[in-house]
Amino acid sequence: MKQIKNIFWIILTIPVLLIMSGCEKEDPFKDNLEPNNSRNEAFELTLGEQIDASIAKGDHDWYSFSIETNGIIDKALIEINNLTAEMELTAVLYDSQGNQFGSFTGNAGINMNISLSTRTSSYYIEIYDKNSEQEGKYELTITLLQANDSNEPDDTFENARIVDSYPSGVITGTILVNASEDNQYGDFEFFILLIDLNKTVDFTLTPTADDIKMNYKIFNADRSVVVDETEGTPGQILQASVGDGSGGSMSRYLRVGATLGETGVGNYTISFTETDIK
Ligand SMILES: [Ca+2]
Ligand SMILES: [Ca+2]
Ligand SMILES: [Ca+2]
Repeated sequence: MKQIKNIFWIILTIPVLLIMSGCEKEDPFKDNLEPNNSRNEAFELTLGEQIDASIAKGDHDWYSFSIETNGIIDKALIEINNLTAEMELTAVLYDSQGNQFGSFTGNAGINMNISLSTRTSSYYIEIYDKNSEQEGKYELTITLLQANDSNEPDDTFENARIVDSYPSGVITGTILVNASEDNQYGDFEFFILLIDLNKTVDFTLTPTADDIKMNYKIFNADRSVVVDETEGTPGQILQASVGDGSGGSMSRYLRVGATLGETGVGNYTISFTETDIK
């Protein structure tokens, strides 16, 4: 009698257990970053740390991240890797106020690399399947590249690098982001040249890549323009003399910029020498 009771109990409980497991069954594409379905619920990323994320059907994933560069211009690399083969992800970038400033859609299953030029700021990134049809997994890592040169910060008159002895030797630098009259917020490099009486200072500005167009502009000490922006052709070495030796010793600002080519390589060298004026 006791055995029959037990069997009865099992028969009764099996359907209940099945229903229970149906309720609690984990969606394989629900990750532990959820809910991160809106900007207000954004998951805060740590730079350099990979996260393993999932997208359920129709899911939108939001993340926030902050970049501290000590005020110099730098680049962050946003990598979306190992995504499920059928997913075509769209990644949308927003500033700290939620204004959209970039949108990228990759090809199905192909890793995405997005380069973000930045000074210190916070951002949001939203990731979703372009067609809202696929579900799957992806890995997300955001890294600060620390790709600028050791002369930074030197983007303004105030923090110009002083050159006061000649020959200066070879100074190496990197223009990380296009800087010219058309790109006023780019990675300019300012130098202040101290020029003695009856001397001129000559500079040679040499790009390392064949596709970069270097430019320079020369200013008086009061920041009025002496020589308008002068741009080279791709890969061209630029040379010029600064100061004419009249009126005693003087200082001049030299502003160096560039427009990068396909390779994105902004490395250059600059050297300064002094010449007597006969
Ligand atoms: Ca998700
Ligand atoms: Ca630089
Ligand atoms: Ca700079």
